[in-house]
Amino acid sequence: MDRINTFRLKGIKAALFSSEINMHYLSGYTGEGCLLILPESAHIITDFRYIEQAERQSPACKVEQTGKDASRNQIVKNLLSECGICELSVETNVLTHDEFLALEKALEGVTLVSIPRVTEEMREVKCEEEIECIKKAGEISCKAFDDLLKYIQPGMTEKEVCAYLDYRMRVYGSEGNAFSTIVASGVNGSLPHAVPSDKVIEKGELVTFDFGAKIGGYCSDMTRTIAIGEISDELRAIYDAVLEAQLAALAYIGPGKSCFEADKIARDLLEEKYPGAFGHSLGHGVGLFIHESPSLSFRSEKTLSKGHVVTVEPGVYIPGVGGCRIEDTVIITEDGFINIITTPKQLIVV
Ligand SMILES: [Mn+2]
Repeated sequence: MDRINTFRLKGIKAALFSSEINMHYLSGYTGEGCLLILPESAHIITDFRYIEQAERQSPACKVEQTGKDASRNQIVKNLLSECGICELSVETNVLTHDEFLALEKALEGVTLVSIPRVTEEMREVKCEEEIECIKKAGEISCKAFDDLLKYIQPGMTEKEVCAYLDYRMRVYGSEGNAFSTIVASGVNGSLPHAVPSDKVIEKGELVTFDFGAKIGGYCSDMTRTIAIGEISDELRAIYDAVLEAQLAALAYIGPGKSCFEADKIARDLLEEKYPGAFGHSLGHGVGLFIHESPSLSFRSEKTLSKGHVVTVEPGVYIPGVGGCRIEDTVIITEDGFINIITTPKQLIVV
């Protein structure tokens, strides 16, 4: 209820959340349905399948069951009219156009407006409990990667090694992948978001793994690029440049530091050696959602502060040659940061 109260203090009278992540964050409930926050009460509206779950996860909320005679929108309408509310804030970035129109029709006389991004801003700064989950998720991903290093052999396909990595994370307690694991070998390495394929991993290639575990709904995010046997000087130079940029950005990062500047430090280094080859931003916030605020980017105007959790992930991508990315997830503390990704960063050769 604390977070719901904090949300109320932002001055929004009535709000309807339908995104899983914001519902989870505000109420603790992780099932389907929606969360209606009113001045004096909060309600989870869902169907028979989730009633008990909602009551367990969210004792501070009243649980309303939909049924034959009571659709979700009808229940919202009744609750609003009970407290005489004629303006409702909704997640216009989540609802489909059809859902919005249906809600508008059901709530005749109520004006629908967009919820300002206050929940997303609340989510930026993590509390101890959230940080514990993210740390555990990071630990699991590092342990699974250690196992992968002992398992991977030239001749295996990207799909095979991806399945093994995902499996090891589950064995160590991950609730599921933070996002679809990326495995990019050889020339596929120039695709920042390559999908694991039937391509066979061969000697002399770099292979990039980008993956994360999930604990309590919270994600970790890490990327390592490894060498399969001996690699060319060209690939080695790419690796060294990315590592240099990653370390330089990490050396800068801390509370009070500019997100724009962190990105610029890595970008300037890579731009000099590989113009145009680092096309994405340096990093992003991590929490219940894998990509959230604040981002470390050339567009960012934010400043890092205690409780922020961000990735630091420069990369170089050269079509026809390959690519490399090295990524850690760091938790900003009062006087620096904790890097939850402990896997070494000097080039690992298997
Ligand atoms: Mn990432």
